[in-house]
Amino acid sequence: QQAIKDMLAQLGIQESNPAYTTGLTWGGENNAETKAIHSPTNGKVIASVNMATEENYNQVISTAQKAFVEWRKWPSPKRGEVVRQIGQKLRENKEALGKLVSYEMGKILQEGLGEVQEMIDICDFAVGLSRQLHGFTMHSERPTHRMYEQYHPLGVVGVISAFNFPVAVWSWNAMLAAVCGDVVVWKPSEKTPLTAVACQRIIQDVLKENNVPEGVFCLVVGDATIGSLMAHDRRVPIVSATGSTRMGKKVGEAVGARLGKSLLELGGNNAIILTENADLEMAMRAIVFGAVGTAGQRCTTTRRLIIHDSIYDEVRDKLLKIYPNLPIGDPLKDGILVGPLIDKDAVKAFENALAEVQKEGGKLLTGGKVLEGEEYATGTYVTPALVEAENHYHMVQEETFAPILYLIKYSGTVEDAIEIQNGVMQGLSSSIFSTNLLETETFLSHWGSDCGIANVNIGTSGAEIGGAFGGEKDTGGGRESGSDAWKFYMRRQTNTINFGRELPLAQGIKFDL
Ligand code: UN1
Repeated sequence: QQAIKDMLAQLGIQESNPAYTTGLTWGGENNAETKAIHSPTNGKVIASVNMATEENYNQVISTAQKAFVEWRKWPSPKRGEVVRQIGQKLRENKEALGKLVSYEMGKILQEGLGEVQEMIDICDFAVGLSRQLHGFTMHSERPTHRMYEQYHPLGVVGVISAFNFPVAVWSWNAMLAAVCGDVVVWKPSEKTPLTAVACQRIIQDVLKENNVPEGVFCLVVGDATIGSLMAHDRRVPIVSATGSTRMGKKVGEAVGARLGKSLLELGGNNAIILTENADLEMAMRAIVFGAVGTAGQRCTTTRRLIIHDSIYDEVRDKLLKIYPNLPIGDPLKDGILVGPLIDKDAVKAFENALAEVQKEGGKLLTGGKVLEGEEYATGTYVTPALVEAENHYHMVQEETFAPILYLIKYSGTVEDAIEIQNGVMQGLSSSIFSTNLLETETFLSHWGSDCGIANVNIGTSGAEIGGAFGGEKDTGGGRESGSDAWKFYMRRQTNTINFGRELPLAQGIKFDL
């Protein structure tokens, strides 16, 4: 308890936190309700936040708009320098922030620290990027003409993030947007707002010391009504939303109706294929980390295991040895691998999925229980479930945000396995375990995996920030983080320059006055 108190003090989390902040300073008056945030690990109140009203939201957006007018004039490497210092502050606070992520969200400390590491990494990436916002140059068809393209800042970027990665997803968006010259208004999940408040506290001094205009990094703590305001708001040209497909469709529709840009990173239904050429020793760690890591609450969680029939029994038996012995408990304790689900609604969804899939013919092999006893008094700890199932089952087609791994048998070639893997509505992450080049290359080919992420001999979760992150179909099509994902946060401009004394028209058109 003392360690938790120290951590909260270091991060500036008090009993009652202001509802919203606009960049440098805490926000003003707030008449809205206060929400107490409970830790899913022990049910205790960590602190309370004031929820923003519509009026608060409007204040924040106008502050952000004003900040943009200034911020866009800063040279990008200067903006990068601010991001470099933010990365440094995150390094200094990695332990404390990682702990708070773990305490507020319920993932194990190692994963909490890993999440903060992703933030540090994206800062480094964004600093480099700040000197490289490259456009192409082209040859003009006209003499003494030059053509090139450049990327300019777009404006206010709305970031709607989910509880499961309460801080990293913001940083992927915010750090890129910042070097691109945009300003960011962040609406974190109302289940995990304290980590967001902590981030704002961590970066505050850097912003002040560098005279960053107030409103470049804004935070609005609120519920879905704030998200909806943002989605409909023409002052917000880009909305980046992470969460369920249901939420993403609403955001996408609202943003699309006003021809804004939405970057959607939604549900996954990720599979690992195990062919008869899989190295099973290697595969087991990837499968178990993928399926039970973050208690099955990553969008990249391994939900389906597609196993060749020749090795099916062996794989099932290996998993049946591991699953009942998984250390489940307080995620801040050493040696624990599975923490709690975020809340009781998530537990209900877990139980409901298991009941439904069994009605459809699925066979529960192990797990599926809600743990009881003093250590598990919150009712949010469950034993990860293994279920024999078929791909077409309704529940298998759905993303249940909980540790349920469906074992699916295939016979025939790798193409049969790929057909099953692609046979869902979602398209985020996928992997194959095989030491056979013909199989792995088929999996990666244009008739292979249809997902945004396709891995060979590693699992579905734990992507590095250097690659573009996101997926196809119901996953929403957005790409965040590395590679050239930054382009989404900017507007592209094509420039043609005449450095001669004639005015030739393109396409050879004659137009003599
Ligand atoms: C998410 O669950 O929304 O690849 C993001 C991973 C992490 C990010 C997951 N780097 O599992």
